[in-house]
Amino acid sequence: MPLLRNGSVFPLWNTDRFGYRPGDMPIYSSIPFYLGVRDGIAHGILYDNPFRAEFDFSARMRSALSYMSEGGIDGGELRYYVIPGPGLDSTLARYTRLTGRTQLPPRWSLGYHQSRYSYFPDTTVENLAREFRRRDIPADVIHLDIHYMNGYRDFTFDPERFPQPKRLLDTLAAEGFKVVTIVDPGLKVDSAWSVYRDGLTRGAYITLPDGSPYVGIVWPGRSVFPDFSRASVRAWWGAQHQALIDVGVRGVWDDMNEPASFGGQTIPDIVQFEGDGHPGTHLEYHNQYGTLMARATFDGFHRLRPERRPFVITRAAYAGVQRYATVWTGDNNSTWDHLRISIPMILGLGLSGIPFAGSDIGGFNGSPGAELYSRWLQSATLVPFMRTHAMVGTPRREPWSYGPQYERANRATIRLRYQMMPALYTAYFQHTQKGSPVVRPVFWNALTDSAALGTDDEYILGDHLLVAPVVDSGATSRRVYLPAGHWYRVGSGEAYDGGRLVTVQAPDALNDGNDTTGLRGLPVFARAGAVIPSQAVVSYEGQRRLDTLSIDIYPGSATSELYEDAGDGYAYQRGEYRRTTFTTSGAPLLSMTLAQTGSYAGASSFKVTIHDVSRPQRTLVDGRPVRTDYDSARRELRFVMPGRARLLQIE
Ligand code: NBV
Repeated sequence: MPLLRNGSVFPLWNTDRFGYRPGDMPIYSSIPFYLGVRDGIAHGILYDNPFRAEFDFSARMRSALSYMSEGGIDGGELRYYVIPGPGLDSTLARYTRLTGRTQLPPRWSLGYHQSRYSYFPDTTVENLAREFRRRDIPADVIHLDIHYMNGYRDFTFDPERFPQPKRLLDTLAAEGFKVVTIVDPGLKVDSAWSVYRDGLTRGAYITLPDGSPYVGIVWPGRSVFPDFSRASVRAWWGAQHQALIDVGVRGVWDDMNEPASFGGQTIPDIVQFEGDGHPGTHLEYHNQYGTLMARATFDGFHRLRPERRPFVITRAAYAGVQRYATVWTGDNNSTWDHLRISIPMILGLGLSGIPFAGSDIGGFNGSPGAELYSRWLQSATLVPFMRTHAMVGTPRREPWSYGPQYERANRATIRLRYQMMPALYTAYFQHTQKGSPVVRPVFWNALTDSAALGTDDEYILGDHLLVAPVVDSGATSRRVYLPAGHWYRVGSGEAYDGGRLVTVQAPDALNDGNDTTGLRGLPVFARAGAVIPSQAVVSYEGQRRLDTLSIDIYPGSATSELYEDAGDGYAYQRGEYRRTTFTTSGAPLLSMTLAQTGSYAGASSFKVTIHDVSRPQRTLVDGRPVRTDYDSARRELRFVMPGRARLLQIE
């Protein structure tokens, strides 16, 4: 599904669609919001109505855009918000003021995640963690899929596969690994199980019209489903996570919450929700179910561990889900098509107010070849949520699964993500301020550029980094559309004029096995004038305090940001952050001002590289000359400056 929806019909009904094909709809999420662009002016429309619905973007009638829903809230009223632009930035800022924004996630959750359905028993998980460290491939998170549970009962561990979960998670934590466990909404009907009994006593489950709990069939067999439309049930559900927190689980992955039942079914339309004074049927609550579950989970973690930032992933989503969870694109396939559509899908989620999103790297359903897997990793390395995940019964899929040459390439790709962490984290911070997506389409600021509007296999991380992953089998180069302005290829430093298509080299690991930067096979461009922050590679976030950051300056005039804080906790809300605004001006000579707010110490020095610059006479930091190195072959100037400097001048 391309980002331009013109000519398509868009049903809104959250659906579990294993192995969906490109263009299949509906799938897991329904956001009744769209952006319109006409003559370069944007606006947004939000239909405040969770019922099953459909958008028709001029598919049946060429001149009409229509919206139809199977019910309306409060007696059927049609309630919608028209959100004015003129830009996508201002529209998204307003849309997210209405529906909420993602708070700063724990910084470790921006690291690399390794998952499969499922890693078990405990020794397999321990070996997996050890392998990452032994091979020096950075990683932060391991996911445990449904096989960790005791008979698929939520909040329990299988006594044989995971006899000592706390011991295991402590061992992993000592190596810097955080564990995320899957949780499904369907609770096993089992009168010997306290969670089920407790929910029954409280009347916590959705019911049939006769008042008896609705029973569906999911992993545990006969199962009941919490009524997340009620605050008391959400609080009860949230509190259950204590059992996971007690053994050291750091985040939760809410699956099957469309909600899904076996046989591709969902719950019957007549099932009742109490809704805290707003009772309704499944028809009304279906699309909200996943979001309400994520809310219960997020709030539960928040209450149980108030000093840490929650981390929740959800499959099903509705408008506003961004307040509670990361969204992944469900059970995709191990094909090149799916690699390609992952980019507009993630961009589309961002344009729907959901910045923290990603796809299963390599494709869930199937087994990618070496080339597809490494290309997918590259494509995901600057995407908000980076996780490899694979279907049960498929061959193992870790960064080293494809032999030494690909292992080297995959290592370089993941290291690149860790280097770019300051830029990634800053883009999240910008979302908290303005509602802007972490990754944005190339037309973000170019709404009159029809070539940009038609490009959706590239993305821009934050304000200034354009990423053009290879999404074609066998390709060793790719065509990249660069929006107007000047651009520099990160790594090689080559300069390009924008407003056109360029062809750049992007060899696969087999043709170029020795690239340690991760940037020869993955075309990344920085906008002229940009200041791009990066850091030294670590094995996992927070492994050690990094007192020095790097900044790469590309000549031109622009404003760039860097946001730093402790990476977890809420001290930043009391001012313990440092926000640096870099303003560059002038080429070929250059000056840059730095303005800072906040009380967090931040990096005490910046290792600076200025690109595409002639050898200067003098380099002044706050008016005083500094010692520099000049590389005339690369036309790069390098030096170190204090993190609290205010002014840089190149003369
Ligand atoms: O829990 C198993 C899977 C999970 O791995 C996947 O990511 C989810 O999208 N889950 C669906 C249940 C059924 C998969 C066939």
